[in-house]
Amino acid sequence: MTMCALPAVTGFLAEIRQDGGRPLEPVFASLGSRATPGERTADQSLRTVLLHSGAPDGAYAHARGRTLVLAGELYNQDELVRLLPGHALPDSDAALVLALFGRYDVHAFRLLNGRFAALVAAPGRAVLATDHAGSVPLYVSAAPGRVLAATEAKALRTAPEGRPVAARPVRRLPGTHQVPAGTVLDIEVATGNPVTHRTWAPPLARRIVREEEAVESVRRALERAVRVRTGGGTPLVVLSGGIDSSTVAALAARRSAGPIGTVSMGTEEADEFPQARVVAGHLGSAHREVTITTADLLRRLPHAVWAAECLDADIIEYLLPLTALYLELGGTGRRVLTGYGADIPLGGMHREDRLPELDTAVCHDMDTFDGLNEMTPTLSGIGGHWSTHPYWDRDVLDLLVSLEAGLKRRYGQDKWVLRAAMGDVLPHEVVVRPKLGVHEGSGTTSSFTRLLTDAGVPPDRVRDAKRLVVRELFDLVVVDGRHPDEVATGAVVELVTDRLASGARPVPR
Ligand code: AMP
Ligand code: PCX
Ligand code: MG
Repeated sequence: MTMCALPAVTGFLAEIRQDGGRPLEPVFASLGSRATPGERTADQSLRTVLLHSGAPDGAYAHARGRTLVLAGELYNQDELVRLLPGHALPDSDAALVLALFGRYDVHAFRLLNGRFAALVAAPGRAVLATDHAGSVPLYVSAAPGRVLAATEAKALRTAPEGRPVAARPVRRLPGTHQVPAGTVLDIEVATGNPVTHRTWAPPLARRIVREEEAVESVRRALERAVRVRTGGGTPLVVLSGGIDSSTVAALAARRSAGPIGTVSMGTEEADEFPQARVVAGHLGSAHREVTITTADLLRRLPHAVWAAECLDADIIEYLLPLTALYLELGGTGRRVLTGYGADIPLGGMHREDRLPELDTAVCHDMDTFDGLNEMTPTLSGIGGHWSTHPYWDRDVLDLLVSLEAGLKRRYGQDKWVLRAAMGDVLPHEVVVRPKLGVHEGSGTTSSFTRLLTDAGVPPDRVRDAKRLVVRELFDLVVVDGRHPDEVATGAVVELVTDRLASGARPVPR
């Protein structure tokens, strides 16, 4: 299997029905051509809408009365193939997973290291699965006689009300739920009843490892995670010049025959261009700087909420500059690697020296990431690109979370083990550069705050106002299905400002 710029399928809607109901007309934020394969047996029908990049067959496999649909890709085919008779690699990720399903049933999903959402339609059953991190979101609406599932909640917005299942309900879409990270829902179609299997959980224990051993395993795990994400191609790395994304760029550059691409975004207010330039120069990458005006950045707020379907205002602040950048990239679909998520298992957002607090932050972040959709491929999908995040590779994540806190904070440095692992590949100034979040380096937090205070929001209500703006945007572009180009950030800010001024209660988180 050769790795293409984009996976065969990047998103889907699937409808398994015994009730003969009318098919949905799904809307997606992610770009892609559409294919609509289906199957019919005596007792149920399967209809799918696949978002694809030219060869949807690679994500759709059918054997022995079972059909599998896979949005995304796998990163451990080399291990998985050893489980199959004759060690013969099937010709697509979908065929590989279906073969494993034939052997292990739902437990096949415990074996996978990937970035995917999947559905298996089997006689009387609809099996839905997310990867360990839920990095490709998956939503479901189930009722007796039908199971509807999609990689974007908005694709299910016109579904008839589903019955409650033990999963996170989606705001204002009654009966639509998000499949948790690292989970298989095995639903009986006749009743709509699910059985839940957890396939992954963050490590709770911490490993005591010698410095050199920790450094070496981190380096090896990251090299592998970058290699399996790039194949033989030349990726584009979204580069801030911080240690996380510079590591990804450096490891990708080492594998690539020609220069890799790197791109940095900034605004007229703030950028990290000089820092990124040092890395790009060192690696000899084909580097691009994209300046987006603060006004244009804020105009993309509806697009960030539309793509991420996220109600958390902090996360939307992280995702907004990336959304704006992906929309500016242009060209045909690129494979984009990011350094996103390194700070979660390494406690990089924790800026003091105490280890108990650092591990508390790691535990908290690992307990709360699910449902935020910060890794969703739809963010780059709205520009027609495919993103993937090596730090949230299943093996890298398991390793990083499990290292004892003293390897993460050491000799007065944050993310020490990562910095030590990259000492021989990156310039010293990059290795020791303190962390600056994407929301800070691009001036996103400050310009969003200013937008609200200029509209009359008192400083102590800015947080509330940001939450209200994000919620209102979610209602418009996800629940009501409006296109974000038709939604003006300014009008939503005005509405929220008026609501706050008229004495509405603080917004619960
Ligand atoms: P952060 O951890 O806050 O630096 O941001 C998460 C990821 O977003 C980084 O690892 C980079 O891949 C990407 N990123 C952050 N800032 C920028 C930027 N100014 N331009 C391009 N990509 C960025
Ligand atoms: N990041 C972090 C992740 C943001 C925190 N998310 C969470 N706690 N679920 C990272 O890249 O690791 C920044 C900007 O920093 C995004
Ligand atoms: Mg980072």
